Amino acid sequence: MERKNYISRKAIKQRGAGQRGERLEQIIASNIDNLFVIASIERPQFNNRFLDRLLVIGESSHINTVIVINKIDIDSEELAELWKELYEEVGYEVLLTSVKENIGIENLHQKIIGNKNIFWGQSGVGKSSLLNKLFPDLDLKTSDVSDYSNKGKHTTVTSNMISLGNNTFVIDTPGIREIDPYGISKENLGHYFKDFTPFINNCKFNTCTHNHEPGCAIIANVENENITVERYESYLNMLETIEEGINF
Ligand SMILES: Nc1nc2c(ncn2[C@@H]2O[C@H](COP(=O)(O)OP(=O)(O)OP(=O)(O)O)[C@@H](O)[C@H]2O)c(=O)[nH]1
Ligand SMILES: [Mg+2]
Ligand SMILES: [Zn+2]
Repeated sequence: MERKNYISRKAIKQRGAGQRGERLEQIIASNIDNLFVIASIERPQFNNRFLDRLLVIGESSHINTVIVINKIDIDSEELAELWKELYEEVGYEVLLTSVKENIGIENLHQKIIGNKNIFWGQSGVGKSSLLNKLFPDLDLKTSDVSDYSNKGKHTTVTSNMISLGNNTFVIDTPGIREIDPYGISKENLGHYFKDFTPFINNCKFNTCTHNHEPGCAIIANVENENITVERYESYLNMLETIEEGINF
């Protein structure tokens, strides 16, 4: 069908030894209503830079993106609430869930019904477990997070779209280890940080990369705490990977 929207990532096609890998766009899914970015706090550990990369992909694709922090039953330092506040302040909806203790499941269910939804995130955060909890007939395969690495085992190995009737579809995806958006330039990156956009036109130079330039409104708003240091550092981290030419 015609693509109204799509999410993608950069994929490197391996060539023979000595040849440069070709950088390709890998389309993950198209015609999506909701992108649910799933994370956990402890197993695996919450990684805000990783999350921000997925959020940038959601923004650049113009897809409604919702953050789900799962496994809130294992959050010994009570960090879930803090991250929830931070991302709500940025402008995202954040749901806290626990498959184990049946928290937040009904709320998530309501957002899914009648829509095409994709669950995306690191391995072991509970994407398949959440879907099983939401729709018990699914019986998707899940498995424990290994203790030594705190990482999932990549239990789900292919993306599957499942039709649940009533115009409701869910896509379970394999856990991702690394993620680079495809096709985002240095000059555009800031536009996909929701908390930057109110200030971005106030920079002195319209080619500003919000890194070192004089008269940068983003840097000024980090200093006066309208933008968090966490998000700004995450931005700089992504900018660097683009500058190294990783994105194209
Ligand atoms: N304590 C706790 N464990 C959970 C929760 N949700 C899922 N788990 C466990 O986390 C482990 C990984 O869950 P999966 O559903 O396989 O994770 P996934 O995100 O689908 O992983 P991949 O398919 O590898 O991407 C399983 O042992 C689940 O039982 C939760 O809310 N609390
Ligand atoms: Mg899975
Ligand atoms: Zn700037």
